[in-house]
Amino acid sequence: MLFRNVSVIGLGYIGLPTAAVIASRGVNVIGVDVSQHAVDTINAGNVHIVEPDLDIVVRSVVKAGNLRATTQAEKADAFMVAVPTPFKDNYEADLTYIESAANAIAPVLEKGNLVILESTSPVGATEKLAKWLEQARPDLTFPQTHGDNADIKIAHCPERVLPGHVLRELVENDRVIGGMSQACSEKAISLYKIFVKGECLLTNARTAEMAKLTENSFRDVNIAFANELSMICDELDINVWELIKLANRHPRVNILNPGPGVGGHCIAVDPWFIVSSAPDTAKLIRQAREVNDSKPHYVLNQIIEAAEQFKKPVVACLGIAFKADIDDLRESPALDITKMLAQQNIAKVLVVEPNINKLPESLTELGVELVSLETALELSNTLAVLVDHKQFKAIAPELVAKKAVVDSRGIF
Ligand code: SAJ
Repeated sequence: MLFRNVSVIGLGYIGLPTAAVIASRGVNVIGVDVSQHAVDTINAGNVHIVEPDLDIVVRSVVKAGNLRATTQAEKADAFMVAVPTPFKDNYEADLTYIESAANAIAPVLEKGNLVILESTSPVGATEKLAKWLEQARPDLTFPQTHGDNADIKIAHCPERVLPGHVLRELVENDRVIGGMSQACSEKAISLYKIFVKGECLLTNARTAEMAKLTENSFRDVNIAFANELSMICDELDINVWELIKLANRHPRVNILNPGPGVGGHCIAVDPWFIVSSAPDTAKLIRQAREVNDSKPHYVLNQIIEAAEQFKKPVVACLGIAFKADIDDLRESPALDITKMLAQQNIAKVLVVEPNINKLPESLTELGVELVSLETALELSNTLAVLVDHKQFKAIAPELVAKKAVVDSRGIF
């Protein structure tokens, strides 16, 4: 076997599922994370993040001895870096976690090793990773100077799995493999072939970086189009949902769904990496970000207007997750709207979120209460639909007929 030991650096939403899936193929996987809590949790056969079925896979590979977590990097045949790449105040990508990962693995690197960057990255980040490794290990050769003959092979292979479907998409999705040389790409493909059933598509590192950013910007721009349409339709007294349904009957039109804004850790972030690399040219991509970022405020104003018709407004916010049928509150426009509404202090605010059993402190300290759907329907006079969870889509229309409804997801 070409890869007896694979090390995954960063055991988060991408790293842990990747580590577990590779381990489930009989490879010895060493997971590295700076969080002692994450390491202890995983070594006990548990998970510190929520993703369907991940707990089952992790438990079985830890028990079988194929996955072990540690805070200290160890020797391996391949290293896969899956650390966060947030943006800074000026929307430029913050590569500090990648640099720390480079410094963590540099001391244990050996001739013949493969290093993969999976983190979503601005164009040029893989070259930077290679430079950091080269600086730390002048005794080894790297592809930026030695091409195909380098001791260390380096590639960018962006993750592209959908939260909530990670285990399936990790295996089934096609992968873009961007090596710093042909030999780098080929070695990387042989690693992914261990667990990927989709096709491995070969390119260079810069194109692979841009491909990932492009995928999420494509989605952001298209959601922005839908969000802008929804606001235009409000102005013109047209039902945007009916409009989109009609327009989508054209064979070459496929408009996405308007919503309360764009959340999650990816789509609202990645387009900024393109904008900060090409600020004068990326006009449409920037504008889309701005439209989507403005949508929560727009929906908030609609809710306030609806609530103010009542002497004692009680608003039930349906959903605070960033999208349907998950418990993930990261960068959630629904959560932001609920918070901003509570801060206005114009109504009693109730939250229904079937996927969590405790509200974040940022809401409880404002007096917001988590209630059941039944209680919310009984006590509220204003309904704000912020997430299209399956439980909400099943609400009988007559139960909401007498309420003021702001339906940002078009479920009614
Ligand atoms: N949304 C809308 N209208 C739509 C579709 C989505 O308002 O028609 C909103 C959602 O409610 C949510 C946000 O957009 O707030 C993003 O949700 P999503 O399901 O589109 O995507 P994510 O962020 O969960 O995952 C994305 C995926 N990228 C693409 O689909 C192009 C996933 O494949 C990536 O791996 C992931 O980003 C990532 O890690 O980059």
